[in-house]
Amino acid sequence: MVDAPQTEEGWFALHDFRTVDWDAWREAPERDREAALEEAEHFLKHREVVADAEEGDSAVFAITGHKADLLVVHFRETLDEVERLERRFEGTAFAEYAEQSHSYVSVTEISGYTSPEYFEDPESVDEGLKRYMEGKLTPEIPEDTYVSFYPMSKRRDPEYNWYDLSMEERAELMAGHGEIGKQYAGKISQVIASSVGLDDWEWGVTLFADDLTDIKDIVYEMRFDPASSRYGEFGEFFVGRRFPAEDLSAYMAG
Ligand code: 76R
Repeated sequence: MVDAPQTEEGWFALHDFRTVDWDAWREAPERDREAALEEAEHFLKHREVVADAEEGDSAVFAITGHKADLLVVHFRETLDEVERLERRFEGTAFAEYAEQSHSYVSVTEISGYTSPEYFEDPESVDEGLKRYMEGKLTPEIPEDTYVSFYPMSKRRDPEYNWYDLSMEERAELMAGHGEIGKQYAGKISQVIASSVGLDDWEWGVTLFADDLTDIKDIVYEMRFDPASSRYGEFGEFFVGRRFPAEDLSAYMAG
């Protein structure tokens, strides 16, 4: 019997990583740089207020380390909207200096492991749970925040194969996982988005926190929990900090 959990999907996500060509940027004439910045700031500010769609959110982050310099995150109702934003940004003069060095496509998801009653009948559950579940599908990006993004999958080894476990076993493991997560309420907000059939891993995990050590702590603690220790596989990690779109000039000035 096929035993996939029920899921519900919300906004599509694009994590658009950019690497700046600093040599080209420094060598560019002042007025070209100014025009490029103005265009990029306008683009980013406009997206942050979501003037292009009924719903969604966007934000820009400064990434630390060699993997990228900037991360632009978009959440929108459809993949088409997200793709249009990517193309628009690529069309700005600024993008001539900021190559897309990495990207990740996913869709926010809730699954029926820990609140099956919501999936049976969303109207039957209390308002708080309903709001909580819906909120996971339409995430808001916190303003002054650190971000950690990484893709992950559930393991499919002969010894530990997540997809061979029964629904009950998986639900129990996810409940244990959720218990750890709850201890970080108010410190961490997370966006879990499925990338099954969309990108190279099964989920994209985006964690936000005011204090970066809370991110380190939750990921570390979860490593000891069987849902991750036995069944978690992880890709590359990216870490950064959000800044307001109008600070792009300051960022590029170094
Ligand atoms: O929504 C709920 O609260 C129910 C419990 C729950 C589920 C079903 C939950 C809670 N998560 C669920 C699903 Mn999660 N989550 C991660 C990571 O680094 C690692 O080891 C894992 C990365 C973190 C940090 C995290 C945080 N979670 C999932 C799934 C989908 C599984 C599936 O469908 O098969 C993944 C991939 C995943 C990964 N999780 C929580 C948190 C936190 C902080 C919570 C507490 C809930 C909250 O208060 O928001």
